[in-house]
Amino acid sequence: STRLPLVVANWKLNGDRDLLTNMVERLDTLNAEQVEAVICPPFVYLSEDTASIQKGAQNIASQESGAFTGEISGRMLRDVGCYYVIVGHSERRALFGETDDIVAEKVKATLSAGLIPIICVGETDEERENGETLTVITRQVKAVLDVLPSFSDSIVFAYEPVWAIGTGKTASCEQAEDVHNEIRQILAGYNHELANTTRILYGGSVNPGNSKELFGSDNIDGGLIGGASLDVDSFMTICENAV
Ligand code: G2H
Repeated sequence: STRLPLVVANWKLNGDRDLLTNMVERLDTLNAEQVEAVICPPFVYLSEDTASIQKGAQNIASQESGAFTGEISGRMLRDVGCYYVIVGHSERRALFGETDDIVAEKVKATLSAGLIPIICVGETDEERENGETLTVITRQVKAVLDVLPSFSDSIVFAYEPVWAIGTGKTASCEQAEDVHNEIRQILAGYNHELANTTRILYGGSVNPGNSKELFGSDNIDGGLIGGASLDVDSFMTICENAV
């Protein structure tokens, strides 16, 4: 495909300034025409200088400003040089009560600040066993597309089966490719250009060993990496495997 592979480090509540410095130094040696590497550290590190490597936030306020103690707005993220925002990660959905509606509001806030949302979707173990995978994915994807201000806005999706997150279990390439293909079909139902250009990442226990095969699938355009993004060598290898 003509989509530039995208590999995103989601540090979650981990990492420090030293890790950021070391990571950037290595990632800077990647060929930016072949793979795009992005780091999403905790908020407090977003204003660090990361040379040619783009940064993303792990969350965003749905509001623009006001009396919302502890929140960070899209304009502030943009102000410190942030480029992407992870929206609706399963941990935010499960642990912080983010519903499809809240996720949709946050996608709007991201786009109106001129940032690119990385929208996470995924089914739980129970939903997969009940045969509800595609129903859940369709609901989550449509909740966002239904409020998208413009189909020319750049967005990214990440398919992260909840049962594969931090568990060491990875979806097989076939399982992942099936869902990725489905997401692209849903996008095509809204806009063909959007379906062709939107990158759909896979996330959930991606590591140096399984990344090459996953990224080899037609509709898998890169990865959202948690645990393995905390080690410079591992993350670098995963980025190289996306080329
Ligand atoms: C899924 C993923 C990164 P991990 O949450 O978003 O984490 O690679 O540790 O499964």
